[in-house]
Amino acid sequence: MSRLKEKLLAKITEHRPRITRLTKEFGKVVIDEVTIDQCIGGARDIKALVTDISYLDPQEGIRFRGKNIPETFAALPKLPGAEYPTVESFWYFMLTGDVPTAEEAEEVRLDFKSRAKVPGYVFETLRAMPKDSHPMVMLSTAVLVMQRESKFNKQYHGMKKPDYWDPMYEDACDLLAKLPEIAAFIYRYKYKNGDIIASHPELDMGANFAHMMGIAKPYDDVARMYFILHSDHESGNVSAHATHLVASALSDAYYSFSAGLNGLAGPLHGLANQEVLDWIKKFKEKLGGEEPSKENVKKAIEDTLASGQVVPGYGHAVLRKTDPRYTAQMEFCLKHMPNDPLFKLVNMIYQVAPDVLGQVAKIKNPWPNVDAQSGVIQWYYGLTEYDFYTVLFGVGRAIGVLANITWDRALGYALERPKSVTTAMLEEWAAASTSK
Ligand code: NMX
Ligand code: MLT
Repeated sequence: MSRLKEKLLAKITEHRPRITRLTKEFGKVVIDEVTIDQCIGGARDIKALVTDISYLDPQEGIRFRGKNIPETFAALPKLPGAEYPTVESFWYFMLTGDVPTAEEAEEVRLDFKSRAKVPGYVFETLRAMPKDSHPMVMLSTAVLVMQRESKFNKQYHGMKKPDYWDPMYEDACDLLAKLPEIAAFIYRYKYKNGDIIASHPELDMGANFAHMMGIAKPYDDVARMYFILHSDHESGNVSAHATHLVASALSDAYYSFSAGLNGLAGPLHGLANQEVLDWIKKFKEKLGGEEPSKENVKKAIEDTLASGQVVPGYGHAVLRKTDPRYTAQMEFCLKHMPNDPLFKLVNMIYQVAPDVLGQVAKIKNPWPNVDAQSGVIQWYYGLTEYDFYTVLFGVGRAIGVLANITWDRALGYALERPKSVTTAMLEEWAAASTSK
């Protein structure tokens, strides 16, 4: 057993009695109530999911295992000359809550290396798809077609519930180790005439991804930063929730993560990073050579609102401040590409949009989210095919959701099955509330 798996087992064994005690002794303690608004409005804010892997505070933003973004970047081991930690060290941290030593992170790299070979039929499947399929369809299909590799699925009938986490962990590691090569294949196949660059197994995940994409340094660090920043945003977001929901039926990691990716591909979720670049492109086309200014940015935002569309990259279901993932990427830009015209334009939008959106009463959060800033960095390093951006989000999101479904199995979380009511029932409750 690898040292990571041993540590994980120890953590699971330590954690289980906490869940048993909570359910057995305090199961009926009330922690929330549900309003009609929440029932109709996407279950917003209802406390009904448990995860110890990340927590999202509306004001402060995300904490991974109790650490905010700067603390996470500072704490985890980095390779010589690198600005950002390895994805491997972050995976160890997300699974166990402990910061690995450089040696422990290296063990994860070696473990991933032994799992990274992508079955040939995955590439055949992707080559058989229409070339104009969206890259997210390709990624999700590639993940789903690998379901036949699932160790959980193969072992299910001979296993007891407390052991379910073991093959789930194996599937999670197998899948995560393969994703960078699949993503890079999709990119090079679609946009670089199929000129595929073979994996370099001695590199860490971020550097190997940069290598397979054919993008020079510091894109290795961009990849590390990007995958870590996009990894997890507690459990209620669409991709994490969809993955968890499907896994709760004891579907394996391949089925579950493919479902999560399908949710991530929606324009209100991960696809917003593509939409941001599209919005900017159309905005510049309309300017027809005129320089962007605060005035014409304001007008473009107002036009978007008037047309009934959302302004991509702004707003959030939970956050009520600028997303710290936006800020982390902005800091990267200020250091590496301060004079980039696209970065300057994104900054100008940041100066204008919150005021304009803040005047629309129904919008609860006028501040930028992660997607407002992420495409600019990719564009700067030559990745201008912006319909690929959500694939990058998807590779990063795998880290969080796969760690979560491994823990779901470890703690024996139940089949998810909330109760629905009818409109007539809501009307009855509404009438009863006025007659009091
Ligand atoms: N532009 C225009 N209208 C907006 C925006 C925006 N950026 N944000 C919220 N609204 C509208 C929203 O559509 C809703 O209108 P209606 O009642 O007519 O349906 C109203 O304001 C209330 O929405 P909120 O309660 O503020 O936000 P909600 O929790 O429903 O939605 C988002 C959150 C993220 C879906 C929403 O802010 C949005 O659509 N933003 C733009 C798309 C985006 O950037 N998504 C990426 C989120 C991060 N991620 O990667 O997933
Ligand atoms: C995410 O990273 O999942 C998004 O910010 C959406 C969310 O948290 O609801």
